[in-house]
Amino acid sequence: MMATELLMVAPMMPHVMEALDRDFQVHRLWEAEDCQALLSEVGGRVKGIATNGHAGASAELMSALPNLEVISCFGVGYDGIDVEHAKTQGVIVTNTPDVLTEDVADIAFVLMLGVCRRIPQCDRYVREGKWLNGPYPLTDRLGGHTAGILGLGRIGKAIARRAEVCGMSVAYHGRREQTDQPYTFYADLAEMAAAVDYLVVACPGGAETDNLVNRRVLEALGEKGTLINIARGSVVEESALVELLLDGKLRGAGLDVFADEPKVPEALFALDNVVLLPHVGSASKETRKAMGDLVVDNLVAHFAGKPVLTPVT
Ligand code: 8YV
Repeated sequence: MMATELLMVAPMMPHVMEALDRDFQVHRLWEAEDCQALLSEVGGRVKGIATNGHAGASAELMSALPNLEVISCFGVGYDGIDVEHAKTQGVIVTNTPDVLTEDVADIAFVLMLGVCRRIPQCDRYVREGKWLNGPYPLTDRLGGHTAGILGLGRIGKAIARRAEVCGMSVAYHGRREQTDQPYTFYADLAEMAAAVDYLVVACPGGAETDNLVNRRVLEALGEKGTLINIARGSVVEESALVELLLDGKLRGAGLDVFADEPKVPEALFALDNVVLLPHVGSASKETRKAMGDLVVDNLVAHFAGKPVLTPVT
């Protein structure tokens, strides 16, 4: 029997490529000299896409694949995939939730702690031999402060648990109140920003949340407040964030994600009150392995006639 044909949009981890090559005939779009020519040649036979949240899958790409049945996304975020279009075409979309929740929440927590206790600066202090001349200046403590979480989903809740353990109060803003949660709900994001010390962005990216954390929200967070973002750069009005940080109108920022990755506004490099990470929320070996396995398992399940494991609903 002929192997089912897949389109891989961007390179994936070796174990994912090997597993997919075993079960499917995989066309590698990023290797094609002429993408249009590859799509014209194999598009009619391709039944599945393997992609990630950044490379995504546009409506245009889907139109070139008339027999497409399923899109398997490496990542919990699927903002690069035109899910609405997929739905109209009856194409199933899957992502990789749950397996990365704890790692991403760890990074949010580390960013709060890193900015507050000045961990990168302390490390430099030791390396530069400055400790020999005296102790490092005192910092603020994290406990006793308030974290306002934007998006109390799986990752948001895992961040809330970490914040509670270290003695922080927790508030949240989202589309609706979750009455089973013990945290303070704010129906208005700017109001929450005004009330908290750390505004932690943990909501999905995409059109619905584009620039949700705009200048008004950042100004409400103000000089007492620190912005933490482990979600998507698109959720924050980055130019306003940089401007307010440069003007000393925000206390600090801990950022794992940016609007135009891997480009980071260079103005941030000179600031001592920001911690910058290269989008490593889910980047532990164990978690990335589990995410890769889920990409494969979703495709295998679908083409074995079974329900996919983690559909985007
Ligand atoms: C990955 C992520 O960096 O899951 C997500 O949405 O942003 C991260 O886990 C990304 O998906 C890798 O492509």
